[in-house]
Amino acid sequence: MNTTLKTLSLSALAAAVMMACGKKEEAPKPTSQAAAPAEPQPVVVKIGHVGPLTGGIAHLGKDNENGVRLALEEANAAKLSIGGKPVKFELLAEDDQADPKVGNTVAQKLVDAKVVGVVGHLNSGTSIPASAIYHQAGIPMISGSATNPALTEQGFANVFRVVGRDDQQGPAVANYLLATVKPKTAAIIDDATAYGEGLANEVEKTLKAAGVKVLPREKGTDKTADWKAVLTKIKGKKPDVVFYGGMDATGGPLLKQARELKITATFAFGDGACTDKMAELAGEAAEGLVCSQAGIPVQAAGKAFLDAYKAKFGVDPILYAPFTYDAAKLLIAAMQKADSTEPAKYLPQLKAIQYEGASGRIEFDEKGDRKDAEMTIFTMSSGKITPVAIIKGGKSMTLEEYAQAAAK
Ligand code: ABU
Repeated sequence: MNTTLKTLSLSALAAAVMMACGKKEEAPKPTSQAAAPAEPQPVVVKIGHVGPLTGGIAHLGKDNENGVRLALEEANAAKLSIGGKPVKFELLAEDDQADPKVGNTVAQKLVDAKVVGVVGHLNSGTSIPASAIYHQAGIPMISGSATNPALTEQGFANVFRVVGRDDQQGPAVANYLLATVKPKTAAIIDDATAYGEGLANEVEKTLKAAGVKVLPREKGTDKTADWKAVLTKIKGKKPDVVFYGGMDATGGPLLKQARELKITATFAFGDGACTDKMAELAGEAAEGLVCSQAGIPVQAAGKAFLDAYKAKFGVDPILYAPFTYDAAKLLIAAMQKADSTEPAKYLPQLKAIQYEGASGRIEFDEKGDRKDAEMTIFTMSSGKITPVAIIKGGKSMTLEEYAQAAAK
């Protein structure tokens, strides 16, 4: 008898003995594994965000990151499937300290971690060099706040931004000053960053073209806390307007110290220093400040976004969160359209996308810039930056007119 037959015979014998004893052979109990087929594990899709999370403008970096975090959380709640498999988006958030060298290091870290898309960086000075790293790796990046034109002038097909550019923002704020203050002399200061210097150059060009006398450029850095020497030089020249290209962390002390020195000129800042934080940093000196934003004002963002942001983070968004939220949603929408999370496969869908976002309708031009981006001019009134004009397609509107047009 071979082994198999011997085994079978022994089993049959055991069954016969059990029946003779009045016992039935019990059927094996189903295990829980057999009872419920296991749900397929989602494929983890990594998306990077980079901005300064430490230092003077950490509040803006956190605001940008929050926008992405909210977008990914909503996408995960929707239980999306891409390429026939359930996906789970995971945020890899990095701090570049607004420093180009750190920016490059964390960009490479994200590439090595196999992110399939990046939202960021916040600053132009970090976004421009990091874009070469993402370009080399073929990973799409969308900045929700970098406005220096050079970012999208490099011929990189993977690079996008969902805000306007400083060659739109500079003329917009300069033209507002020309129309309202009618300056004869202007002083211009910048923080020596790609953003601050670039925007200041655009403002200078527009003012000079209108016949305004522009004083020799004054400079600080993105960490300058004491502006007294620069301001004392300017005070003697009695400019009608002073424009500063830099962020709110340095713009606040600049404005405060200017008023302490009894400089009475109208001060104007760009988007990086166009936040309610100015009232906290400059106190009453912030009153009357003119500033601009390279997109719609945050309070004009979609209500669903504003409500969800407040519910999740317990505060209102500050500046560019609607834009980083949209940037993350754009990456996901392009993946869904391509039915793939592979950068090379979804990139063509991203380039061609038409998307209704929290910050309005988004389409990209051939460079990766947002088509027909809005520009907003604000003045600081009773401690709040208040939009006075939204400019779109050469037309200037009030906030109410913009809201009515957007609702149609
Ligand atoms: N656009 C203002 C702040 C970010 C940047 O462009 O550097």
